[in-house]
Amino acid sequence: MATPTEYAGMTTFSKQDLSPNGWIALVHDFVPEHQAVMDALVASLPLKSERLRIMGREVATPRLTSWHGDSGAGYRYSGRYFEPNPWTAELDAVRDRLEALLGVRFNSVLANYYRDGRDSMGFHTDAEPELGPNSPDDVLIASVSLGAPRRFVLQSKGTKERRVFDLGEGSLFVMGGAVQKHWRHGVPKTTRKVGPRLNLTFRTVR
Ligand SMILES: O=C(O)CCC(=O)C(=O)O
Repeated sequence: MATPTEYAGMTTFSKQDLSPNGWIALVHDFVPEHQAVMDALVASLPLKSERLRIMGREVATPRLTSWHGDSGAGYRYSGRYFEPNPWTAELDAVRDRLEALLGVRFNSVLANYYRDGRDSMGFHTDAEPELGPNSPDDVLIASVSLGAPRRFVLQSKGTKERRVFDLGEGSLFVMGGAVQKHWRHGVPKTTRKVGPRLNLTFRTVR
């Protein structure tokens, strides 16, 4: 079992244990000007619905996405390989803000744009081997949510226990240690009237 990495700035906010061997942290108002940042990103990112292979079937993602990162930070999931698009000024500014708080410089980010309650993210783990070197025992994911809050659900693979968070309005949600090994997460569809939301999950691809 890998020992969870300690990150330099993490004494500035409180982590909550997520058994076994994981932790989560929620920081409100991490991006106070979230609506302006979201509008600039939605206008500039090459967001599109991707075709993925899920359980042998090709399906279009029910949300718009784009993958950005340093050169070489390509990412493989659901039968596809994604070359990174370049960093934009707004993405880089959020990355800098995360580095100041966490002491970690991420090399890639996945943007997911949920236009309304019909857009969603199915339950999954971010446990690809590239998110190593100790994936899935120790993976750090920093998730920044801009715009309207949406329900983000963590579900234990073992006990089926659920933890539910409303993430939006510039919040930061961090998952670390073995969360990706033992818990799935997703953003379910909703019939409630919800506005658009842009989520940015920062990762380190090795
Ligand atoms: O939109 C969210 O809050 C979740 C995004 C997510 O699960 C992912 O990028 O892997």
